[in-house]
This record gives sequence, structure tokens and C-alpha cells, in this order.
Amino acid sequence: MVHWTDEEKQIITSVWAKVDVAEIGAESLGCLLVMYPWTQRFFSHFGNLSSATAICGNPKVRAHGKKVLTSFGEAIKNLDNIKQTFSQLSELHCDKLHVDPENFKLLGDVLVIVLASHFGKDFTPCTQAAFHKLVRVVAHALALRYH
Ligand code: HNI
Repeated sequence: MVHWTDEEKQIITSVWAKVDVAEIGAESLGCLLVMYPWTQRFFSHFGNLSSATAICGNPKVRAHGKKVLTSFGEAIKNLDNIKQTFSQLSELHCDKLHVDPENFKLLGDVLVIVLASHFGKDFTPCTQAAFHKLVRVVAHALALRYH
């Protein structure tokens, strides 16, 4: 089981309180689709994904990014119970959506980069390390129900 120090918990919850989930979620999903274009195949029903500008301005991408990041926020409310928190979503991404779990890691990496760019020098190396740990734990939890 993953262990969080009090300092890590404090860092994560205090940063998260300042996160605009709509904006950071939209940017993170947009960047994922731009940087790793094969991920676009899961979102072909979202309309125009023909360029970085189209992707980042696409309202469906933006809305879905917000949905994903809101869901990611459940990890922060349940830091000691992340596996259980994401078990149903893991089943959904495996059985219905057929998303390769490698993509959860990619989205997590992009999210850390987007957060770092928003918070600038307030996003210290320790903050970055704590969030990197968190995105890995969430990616692992989302992959657990795969078979
Ligand atoms: Ni994901 C739907 C959460 C990563 C592809 N995803 C959801 C929903 C949530 C969610 C919540 C809505 C479920 C529902 O309708 O009941 N996704 C998350 C979280 C992460 C994640 C918390 C990682 C942190 N999803 C990814 C990744 C991909 C992905 C990396 C693909 C690259 N997700 C999808 C697709 C859907 C989806 C596709 C369905 C979208 C739609 O509306 O058609």
C-alpha cells in the first residue's frame, strides 16, 4: 500500500485547493491529444481534432478534460484508499472503453507538467515529486481491474 507522509498530504491538498479543474483539465487533455496523437482515436466522436488549435479549442475536449480532472480530484479526497476509489473506473476503461493503461501514465505526466507551468516557482521540486507520485498511484489504480 502506498504511504503518504504528512508533508506530502499537506502539499497535495494545499495545491489542489488552488487548482481550476476546468482549465487545468482542459489543458491537460488537450496536451495529451497533441503530444501523443494516437490517443485521439478514443475521442474520434468529439469532432475536430485536426490541429493543436482545433484540439485545444474543442469544447468537447475541454468538457471531458474537466470531467477527468474532477474525477482525479477524488484521489486527493481519498489518498489512503485510491485503489478502491478508482476500481469502477478501471473496469469501465478496460471493458467498455478499451483504453491501454499506458495512457494513464502519459496523462499523469502531462498533468504534472501543466500544473508546474501554472504554478511557476511555487511548484517546488518536492511539490512536483509529490504530484508525480500521486499520478503514478492513480494510473496504477486505474490499471488494476484490467484482465
Ligand atoms: Ni477516462 C471517460 C476518468 C484517463 C479515455 N474517464 C471517463 C469518465 C471519467 C474518466 C470519470 C466518465 C465515465 C462515465 O461516463 O461514467 N479517465 C479518467 C481518469 C483518468 C482518465 C480519472 C486518469 C487520470 N481516459 C483517460 C485516458 C484516456 C481516457 C488517458 C485515453 C487516452 N475516458 C476515456 C474515454 C472516455 C472516458 C474515451 C469516454 C468519453 C466519452 O464521453 O465518450
